Amino acid sequence: MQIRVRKGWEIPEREATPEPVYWNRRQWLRAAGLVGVVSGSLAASPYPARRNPEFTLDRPVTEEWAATSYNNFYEFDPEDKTAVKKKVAAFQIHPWRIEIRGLVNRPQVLDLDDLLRRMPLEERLYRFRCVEAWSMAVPWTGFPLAALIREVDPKPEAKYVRFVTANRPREMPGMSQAPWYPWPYFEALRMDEALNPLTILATGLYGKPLPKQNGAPVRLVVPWKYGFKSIKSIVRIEFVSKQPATFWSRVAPHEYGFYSNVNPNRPHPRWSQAFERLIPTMERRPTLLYNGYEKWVAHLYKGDEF
Ligand SMILES: Nc1nc2c(c(=O)[nH]1)N[C@H]1C(S)=C(S)[C@@H](COP(=O)(O)O)O[C@H]1N2
Ligand SMILES: [Mo]
Repeated sequence: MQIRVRKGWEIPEREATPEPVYWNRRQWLRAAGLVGVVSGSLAASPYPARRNPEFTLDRPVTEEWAATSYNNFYEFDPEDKTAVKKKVAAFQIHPWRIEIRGLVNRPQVLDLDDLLRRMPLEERLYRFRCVEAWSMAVPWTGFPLAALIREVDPKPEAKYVRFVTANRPREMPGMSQAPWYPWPYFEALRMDEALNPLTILATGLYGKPLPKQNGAPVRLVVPWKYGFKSIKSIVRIEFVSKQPATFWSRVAPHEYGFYSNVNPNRPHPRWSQAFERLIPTMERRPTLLYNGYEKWVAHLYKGDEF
């Protein structure tokens, strides 16, 4: 979504261009399929959004170039994290629809632009810890997933929320590079995790629309869980009664459990989780229980859900 705020000194196009020329140009743009882009440019940009002061960091904010150049997004490149940002070029993110289905009273197909006009966007500084033991700390722009869940009104039988990524092999070269994975990428949360105020749907990063390599146009951010739970480029949200499988639990069930809460005391079967490395310096830091979000989420668990 390319929208920008008009500067005070800029006058509307209609006033700058004589009427007949304006309409000709418009007809031409319509033929080229660009009218949506042009009218979109007249709306106010939601970026940067107001920062929520509740979320502070114990470490510097990761430099923007690093967070947008070192990415796990297997649909584009399952091997080279630094190649993702160029392989996303053909990925089409506008218009974008999200299907809401399953055990809800208001199943629907949402247009992301419409959704953003009514959701309370804010900026939050969150730590983000990949299961591979690297981490970053970044300003996301987004809104609580709970706000959307309330709108669609889940039925009492809905106990889990499932998310699915776009399935576009022609735009996502990693899918054919690694055809053995169970594409499209899918993830899930328990309903109380999905409703937790920390859980957001993010559409922005560093005060701008989310770059494609970081999961544009809309991704989940669940900061107390390993990064793979924060599914990118979501096209479907489904409400279900039973604990669903997830992409990584299907690929390697004894390595990646459903909960996957960050826990320095529970090693991955192949490496320790006691420390992490901050990109891009790779400075070593002790990993925090629930990635430092104990205060918000410890009550959700009896202690054995990792
Ligand atoms: N659809 C999809 N979502 C995904 C992934 C992926 O490969 N595909 N990788 C996950 C992993 S392992 C991590 S660590 C984060 C990385 O997010 P970032 O590139 O914005 O840092 O995205 C998560 N979401
Ligand atoms: Mo990850």
